[in-house]
Amino acid sequence: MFNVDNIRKDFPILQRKINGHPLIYFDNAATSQTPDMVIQSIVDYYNNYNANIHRGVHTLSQEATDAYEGARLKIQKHFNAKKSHEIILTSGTTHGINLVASGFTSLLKGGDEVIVSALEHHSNIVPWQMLCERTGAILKVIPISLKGELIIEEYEKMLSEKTKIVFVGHVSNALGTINPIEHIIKKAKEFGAAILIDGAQATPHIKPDVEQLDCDFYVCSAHKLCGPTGIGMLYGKEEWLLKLPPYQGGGEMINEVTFEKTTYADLPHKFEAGTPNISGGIAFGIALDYLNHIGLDKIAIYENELLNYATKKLLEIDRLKIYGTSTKKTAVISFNIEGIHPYDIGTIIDKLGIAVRTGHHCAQPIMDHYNIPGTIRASFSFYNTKEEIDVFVKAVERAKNMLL
Ligand code: C6P
Repeated sequence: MFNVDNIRKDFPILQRKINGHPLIYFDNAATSQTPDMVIQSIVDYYNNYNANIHRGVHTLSQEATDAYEGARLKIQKHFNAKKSHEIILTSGTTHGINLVASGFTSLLKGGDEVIVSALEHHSNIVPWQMLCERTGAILKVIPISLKGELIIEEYEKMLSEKTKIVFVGHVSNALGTINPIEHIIKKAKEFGAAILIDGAQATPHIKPDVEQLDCDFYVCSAHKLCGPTGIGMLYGKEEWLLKLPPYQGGGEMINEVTFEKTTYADLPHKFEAGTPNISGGIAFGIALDYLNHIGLDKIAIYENELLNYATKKLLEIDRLKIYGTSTKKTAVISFNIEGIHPYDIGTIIDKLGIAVRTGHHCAQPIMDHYNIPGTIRASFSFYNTKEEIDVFVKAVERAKNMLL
């Protein structure tokens, strides 16, 4: 399929030792690691053509502008957006969602309804709650089953002419459940509601085709895609981006400014006020080149192998319970060991060089659903191996024996 040993050589950080042990990085759902070609693209930018973009006639500024706009084209192609100005470069998923939620303020009135799911990350809950507070709109919540899947019949019952926008995650960060977004989008459209998909956790494993999905908005973060932090994208259908007001005012988002009246720039600049994360945008494009060179389809197959292997091995540990047991999952395993706080396991296995996330994973409603304070979350990437999983499972067992 692909040679994992060779792939691992692309990631300098994988050579690191933590507490004297080789790093085993299983916190990929929080942030993926960065291949050397992405790191070098940032070094190259600062060494050779660091300048502000869209502003200067000088060579450096033009080179930087070309590279930044070139990245936008790569992102457009990757997500199959019809037009490059439908790609807004943001600081990440959270920024993209806030931009849309803020823009809907003038489009909603008291009594309108908006729909979220109980599987969401706080970034796809709180901005909408704030929108509801501003407008008097009502927030409805799609419930989830014990397996951690959305109860789609309940969603269908919730939809009505009053529904103005639906916002759901493509993949759950805490459980890994892959949601049936094609169906969710189709149903929202039947009622004329707009739909936003939070793709933060899907995009490292799945290549979404926004044209085919027919969603109105799709958001993601580069740092989960082998890119740097502080950069991401919002895809928005042109008709929606034209309708929404600017999110922030400032340089570069204007057409003309006078004290009487300011007119706004065309898309995408209307939503890109201020100097952006230029090297980050360029590196985002390089990260997509890197992933596409390997192939996201191959990545998904390999990661699924890791998921099945780790699930089987972990379940051999007595008193261990996995949360999120959908058959459609990305390579995320959330679990607890009866009688032990997740934080204690996370702390002990860190001493052995293993990085996992513990806690509520910014998804408290999911923890409430299972009536637990949090979980241990191991999330795998295509540069992880079965040998690392063996070491991890032994470490969890060792931690369990120390703590019980
Ligand atoms: N989840 C995790 O450990 P930002 O921080 O803007 O790049 O992404 C926010 C976000 C939004 N939606 C989903 C589904 C996410 O998973 C995240 C980020 C990380 O699960 C960090 S909290």
